[in-house]
Amino acid sequence: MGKSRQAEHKALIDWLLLQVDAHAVDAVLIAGDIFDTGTPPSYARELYSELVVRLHAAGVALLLLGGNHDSVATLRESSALIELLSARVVPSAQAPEEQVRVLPLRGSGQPGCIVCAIPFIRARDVMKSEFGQSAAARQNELLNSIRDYYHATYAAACALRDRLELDGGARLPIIATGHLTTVGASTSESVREIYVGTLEAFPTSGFPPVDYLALGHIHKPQKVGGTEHVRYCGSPITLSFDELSQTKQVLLVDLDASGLQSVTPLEVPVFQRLASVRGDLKAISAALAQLADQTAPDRTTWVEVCVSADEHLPDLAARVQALTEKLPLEVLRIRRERGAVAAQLFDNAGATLDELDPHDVFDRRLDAEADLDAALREPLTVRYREIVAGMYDEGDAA
Ligand SMILES: [Mn+2]
Repeated sequence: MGKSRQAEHKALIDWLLLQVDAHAVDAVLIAGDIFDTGTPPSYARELYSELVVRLHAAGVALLLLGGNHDSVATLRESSALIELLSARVVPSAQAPEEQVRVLPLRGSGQPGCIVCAIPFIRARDVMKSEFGQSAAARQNELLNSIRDYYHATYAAACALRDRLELDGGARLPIIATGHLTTVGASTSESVREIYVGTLEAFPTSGFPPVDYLALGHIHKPQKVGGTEHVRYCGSPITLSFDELSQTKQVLLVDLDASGLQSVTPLEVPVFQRLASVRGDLKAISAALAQLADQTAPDRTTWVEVCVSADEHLPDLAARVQALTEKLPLEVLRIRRERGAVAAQLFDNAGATLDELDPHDVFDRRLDAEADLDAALREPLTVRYREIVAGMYDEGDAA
């Protein structure tokens, strides 16, 4: 929406460095989507370098995993330099035994834990395309390939742990990382399916029994399936107006030879205030005035305005502009509240389009279809999946 997040990212790094000191953190792990584009702007690359250098100066290990938005080539380009500075970057999935890393303890440099450092997995990384294979068979094979990949990496980590047995017979904890989507994980404590990339459902039971599984990709912080040790920390800053109800955080994870000890969320301060106001023009006018009162001196609140669809206002933008002219508010987006269907697809679940895969969107669209014959749901879903799988086979897109 035409705004730079540079100042917020800078403030985030400053804050992170303070936390690392305050909590005597040994290592920092970022589970993917280091950047949000394959060609990040110079300021973003500069901040990336700054993070690497400052953590190195603090004696803290840094592990960076590639996400679906990251370009493998872009992350690889500086990886040799970064490895000289206490950091490791894992742009893509290689042979399982090559994904295993040891994170050292701060100060002593002794091994602190073993990581199955698994980034976003692309289909081409773990399977060969079989000509003539049906979409369903291909999806099933990808599922199995990813599970096998996690287990093979875990086996390599266990073998390393046995070789590295500490004094007194203590064993290093093993953690794993991943960059994939869980669907509805926060809405229920029951075992939920996990979707990998755009492909088939992947059950949480498909993961190996690691002491902790650090997941990236979903912006909303959450435990997966009600477990303590499988978690998304979520994005550290708010990336869309849909995320205003979320408390952004990073997770402080404490492990020792007997496994996971604790997970403590550290709330990230709000560096740039965002707000969304909705209703008719009268309600919006009042809400904007209240927002202005709540905005700290020398600050500006970024605002999304959603006007009720029943208001007929041809000069809407000019009216909103007039309302905010003398206020410390900047309106980034004006929307007319849409009809029920479009709103339900995204707003209710608190999810953004970025976090949903095409299957989720289709499911939600079917949910919104009040008159849908229940018997039609399955064949429609099957047909839709075939079409989507066909598209991904052609483009090999991620
Ligand atoms: Mn992602």
